[in-house]
Amino acid sequence: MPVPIPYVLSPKSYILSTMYENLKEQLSNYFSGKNHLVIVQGDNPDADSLASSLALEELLLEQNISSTLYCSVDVSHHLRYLDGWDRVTTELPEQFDGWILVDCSFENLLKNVEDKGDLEKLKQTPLLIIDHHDAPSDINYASVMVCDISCGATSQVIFNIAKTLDWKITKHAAEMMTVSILADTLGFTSQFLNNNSSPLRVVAELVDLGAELADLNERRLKQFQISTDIFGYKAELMKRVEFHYDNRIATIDIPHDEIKEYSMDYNPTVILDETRNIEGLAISIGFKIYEKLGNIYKVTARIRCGYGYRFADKLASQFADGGGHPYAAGFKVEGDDLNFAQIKRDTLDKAYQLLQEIDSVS
Ligand SMILES: [Mn+2]
Repeated sequence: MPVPIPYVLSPKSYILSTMYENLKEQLSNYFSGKNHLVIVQGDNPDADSLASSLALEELLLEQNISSTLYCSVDVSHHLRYLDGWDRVTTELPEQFDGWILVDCSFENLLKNVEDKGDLEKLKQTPLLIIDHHDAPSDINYASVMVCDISCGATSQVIFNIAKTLDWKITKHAAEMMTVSILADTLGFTSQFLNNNSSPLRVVAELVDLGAELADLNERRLKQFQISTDIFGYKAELMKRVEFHYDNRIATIDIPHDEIKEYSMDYNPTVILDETRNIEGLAISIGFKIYEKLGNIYKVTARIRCGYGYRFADKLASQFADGGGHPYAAGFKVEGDDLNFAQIKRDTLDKAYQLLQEIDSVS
């Protein structure tokens, strides 16, 4: 018997669940009478959050609502091919009627915003959260929250909202939504699509609305091209990958000076994706070590599983701010004068423990 998918068919769209019908009034009320909104990305902007912001900006414009695109972090170079990226600002406008938080529903991803004093200002106006992450939000002051975990990307939620409110979806909005969905489903290859076809169905509609899928994907992939400098850096990184426990676990440590030097052009922990091609490799962990005056104040870990393994989220959840998906997860430790060697040892111990549990049942 096939497992039923967690949404119902609706004549308006292939994918709309009843959740949206139930939220329709709240959403209409939220947008009613608004002239200018701030669309906010968290402190970890990515292709999904940026493309979703741009799509939303366009959809709102069709509704005669103008918006400011706000992010506390500069748009990374590989996203600057998206028309309109340069409208993203680190400054709040003088006046606005509300704010929409996209691709994020956690307060700890608004820390920079808070440090700048902007969170207080934003909080004086009504908040709408649009997200697709599968973890309970810790924000309790939203006027409306649309967090749909059956969606592969934030733009899929935005698409559903647009359908619910009978908004016009222009070609440009359709393109931005397609970029967002392509990004978060890794060009339709992510595990998310194993038992959920809804991102494909939405993109099919977006193609009908004018999004040129192949061209958009080509432009997306082109942004991953690297300079010869980065090529050399990657070779250096590959030599630095450490293997543990009979080559079942791979790690790499990235010091702060390298993060500063390369992060706009290349994410060094991504080098560990290469280790998925190593036989028997179960999990990889990329550590980034943030320092100020010799004190380590933050360590982040990017966790990815090798083919056939799915316990990245289990490992991440054992740490502060840890979470994610079975195949891709992460955590962040913050504090004063952290002991990185200890954090790494703990991570490796826990990863090995989980691996032994998995090996013993399979
Ligand atoms: Mn996303």
